[in-house]
Amino acid sequence: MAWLTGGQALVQSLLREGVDTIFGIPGVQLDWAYNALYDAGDKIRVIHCRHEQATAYMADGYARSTGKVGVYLVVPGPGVLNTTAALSTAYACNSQVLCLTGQIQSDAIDVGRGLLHEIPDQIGLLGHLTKWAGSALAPAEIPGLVHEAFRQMRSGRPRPTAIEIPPDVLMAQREVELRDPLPPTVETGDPALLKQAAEILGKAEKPLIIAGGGVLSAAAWEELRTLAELLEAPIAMTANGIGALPSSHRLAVSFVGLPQLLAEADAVLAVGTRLVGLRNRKVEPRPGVPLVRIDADGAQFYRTTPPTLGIVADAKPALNSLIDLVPGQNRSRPDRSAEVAAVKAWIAEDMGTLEPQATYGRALREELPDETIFVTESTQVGYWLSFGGLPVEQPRTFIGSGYQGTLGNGFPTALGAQVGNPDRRVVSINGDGGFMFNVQELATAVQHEIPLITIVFDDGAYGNVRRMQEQLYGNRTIASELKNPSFAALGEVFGLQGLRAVGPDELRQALRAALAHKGPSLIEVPVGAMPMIFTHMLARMDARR
Ligand SMILES: Cc1ncc(C[n+]2csc(CCOP(=O)(O)OP(=O)(O)O)c2C)c(N)n1
Ligand SMILES: [Mg+2]
Repeated sequence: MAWLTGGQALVQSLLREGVDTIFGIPGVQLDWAYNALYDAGDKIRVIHCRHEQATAYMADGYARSTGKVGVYLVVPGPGVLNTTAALSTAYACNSQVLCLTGQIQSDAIDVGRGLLHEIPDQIGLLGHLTKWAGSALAPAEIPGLVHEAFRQMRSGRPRPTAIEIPPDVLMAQREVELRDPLPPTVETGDPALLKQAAEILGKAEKPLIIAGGGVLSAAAWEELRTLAELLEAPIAMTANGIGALPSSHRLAVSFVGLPQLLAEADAVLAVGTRLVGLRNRKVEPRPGVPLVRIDADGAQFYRTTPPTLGIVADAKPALNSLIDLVPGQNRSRPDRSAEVAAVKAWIAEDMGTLEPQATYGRALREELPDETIFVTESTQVGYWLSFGGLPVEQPRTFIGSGYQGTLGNGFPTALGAQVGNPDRRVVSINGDGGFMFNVQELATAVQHEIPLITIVFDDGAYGNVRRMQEQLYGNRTIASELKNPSFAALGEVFGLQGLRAVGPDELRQALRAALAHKGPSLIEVPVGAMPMIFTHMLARMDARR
């Protein structure tokens, strides 16, 4: 037992879980929490931002690039509401993000008196946006809640969690029993079903594996590779699964090759993926071809293509079981490298004709080492990268916004990834529209010496929207033109290295200058309108199915 304030109980519990970084913005209801962070000294680094949405995006980038939990701490009501787009992105991307927020004083919650930052049913709101949310009504409850939040994030499908703590609870000093972290629950999967799966895959002539983001959150990339090599099975990586296998691997293909591979496969294993295709198209094998699905969240099976065999399990132990079981069932197969190489070749050729995206994409890959972490946005060059245009060699080095498609998440998410990876460089790819959603965090990059390389492709528009208005609505452009500042100058004003690069060759030079610079850089790239990748590639994908 220790005699602690609620704030100290919170900070001590976080330390026991191994937390060493918190993103946040303080305010009166949180004084006793920030005061306890002051006590913790350099055991916890506190990164304060300029808008709450960035605190949560940074926690998400930190979590997805490191595999650790990302924690943020913001005031209740408007503060936590400012983080909701980021929370839904973390939810969509199976990210381990812990939202810590305050409340109004505990005896007034949900009374409707109208106290500072009061909103009705805050815990209900948090419950909707997370996997699990809890309220602390006494300091003694805090260690248990923190440990449960971490257990939830580390067990099953890893999604965000939240804890709210009223100011009187953060302030009260009581006897508190600190606890050791709760062990995660590991779901190994039904052995009988795993055996059946090994039989189905082992006897197939042309098995196919589809790998989603679940493989990355479960850190199961080694197991995936071993199983694919055992089965001589191509692996199609979804947009969220990019990095699960190195792009250069002889069996690795981007999801662009999926319709063709599905048309040819006689057994399919889908691991950690929703099986939602581009533009909500179905992802399904030919009729009669068995589909084995492995997912930590069994409910997911019946939301899209139902499996022939559904195994609820964490990807790592389930793939390990298959690695043990398959050799006993496995037929011999010819080397499939040439077959996969042919698929990769037409994808590369078709992606390569989409200009100027392709030349910019190649410049990025060639100038930046494999360990560089890319964070993309809803912008034209970003789409090209996430269609597998960018070869990605290492897991957790490619981060997108998942099915939320959250415009504006990229820059702060990249800042968080850079905080979590001080030994390598992170690159943030933005359009002029999305970048301005969180432009204020340039100050955070400078204040906390976060050496991020930020690129802004400036076409003077919400380009995606403007193109649609031009092409589909007879040039009736509305609310899509943007008058921008000079981004290079803006970067300089904030204290970054500001660079302007006209064309891919100048972008290469600017990237070299950014890599040579110790601090953060902002590279402005003026561009014109770009062609749309979705119709360009969808037509080619359909032609091969
Ligand atoms: C939070 C949010 N708001 C709005 C949108 C709709 N949206 C998608 S792309 C886009 C325009 C993006 O403009 P920009 O960042 O400049 O990239 P560009 O297409 O010009 O390369 C908009 C408004 C969205 N996806 N998310
Ligand atoms: Mg734009």
